[in-house]
Amino acid sequence: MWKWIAVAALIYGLVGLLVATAPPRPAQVDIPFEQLPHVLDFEHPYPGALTIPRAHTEVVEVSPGQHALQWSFKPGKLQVHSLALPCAPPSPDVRELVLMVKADSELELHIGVIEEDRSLYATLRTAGSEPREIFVPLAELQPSERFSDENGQLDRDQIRHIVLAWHNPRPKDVPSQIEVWVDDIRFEPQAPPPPPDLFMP
Ligand SMILES: [Ca+2]
Ligand SMILES: [Ca+2]
Repeated sequence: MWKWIAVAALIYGLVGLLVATAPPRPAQVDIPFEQLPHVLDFEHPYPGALTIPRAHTEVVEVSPGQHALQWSFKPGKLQVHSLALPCAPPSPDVRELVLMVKADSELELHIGVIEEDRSLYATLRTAGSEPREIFVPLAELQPSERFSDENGQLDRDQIRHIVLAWHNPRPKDVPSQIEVWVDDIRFEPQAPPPPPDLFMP
């Protein structure tokens, strides 16, 4: 009897110790514009996520010691749900936006950037139920009809946010909740050209 009480106490103590020593999850913090990170990996404090309409976001552990940002929203009758993350403007040699995306079911997302004056440029990509690295060449981004840009072109030095948006394609057939995970968001120089096909004459 006493032996089992001692074992239970030991397990309880160990669990308590694990909880007490678990590293804290990275938190949203106010980061000055000049210090915004060039990579959003959610392993460090990160600038606050903006959601329209307001939705739930939190950093979750997706594998031991690895975190991602989870964005959960209830589609309801609203046609568009969006998530914007502050980012440092990309350097001039940057050619594409790269990020890891996973969703609770296959769905199309508009992915892109927002300029300082809120001009939005995006393109469509498909997220799946397995984590997927998504490449978005900046040259492929198209201006949103909802926001007019004073010069009608994407100005890289004016990029202030990375944006993901879900547009309800079938208002009568939507899930009650959608969950999306994003990670390792960064800008990169253009991908190298594919290796030459050795079988070409
Ligand atoms: Ca991460
Ligand atoms: Ca512009």
